Amino acid sequence: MQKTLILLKPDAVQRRLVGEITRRFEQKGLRLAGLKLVQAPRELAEKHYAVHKGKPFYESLLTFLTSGPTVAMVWEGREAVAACRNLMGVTDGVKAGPGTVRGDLALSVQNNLVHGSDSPENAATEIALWFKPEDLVGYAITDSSWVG
Ligand code: RTP
Ligand code: MG
Repeated sequence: MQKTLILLKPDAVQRRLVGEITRRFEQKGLRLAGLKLVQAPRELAEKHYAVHKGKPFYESLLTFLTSGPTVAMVWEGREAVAACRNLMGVTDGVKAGPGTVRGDLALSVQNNLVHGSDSPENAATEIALWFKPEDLVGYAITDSSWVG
């Protein structure tokens, strides 16, 4: 089953939206495989957003991601990467559609509450950055008939 890394960024923790956002991933039918609260050091933020190095928003993005604790989660399920990106909405909270995390709860481009891996390959790399293999838990959902 496909896995993806989801981060509830520091604004989600500060705004006390951890429960509200997590509920949406849970109710979608995804399975929680890992969960922790992390005060990201700059080095981790740099590695996580390495693809954006050199862009005008890069330094500000690193300052944001290291400004307070982040909730790191691994979610698993059928096409988990795409399913989570759909739940999140597009980057800019103004443009994100209603019903999405960012569309319902964010107004900013940068402070947009969540990160989600954008491909299964990047998900594997990102999960390895944020989690040790032994931090991930495999278990069966007792009634999995409705989970993809
Ligand atoms: P993410 O990687 O966090 O899931 O977000 P994303 O794919 O929707 O957006 P991406 O282009 O990868 O940008 C990463 C994060 O950088 C911040 N950002 N700021 N000021 C700006 O123009 C700008 N553009 C992007 C956002 O926090 C975005 O989620
Ligand atoms: Mg991205």
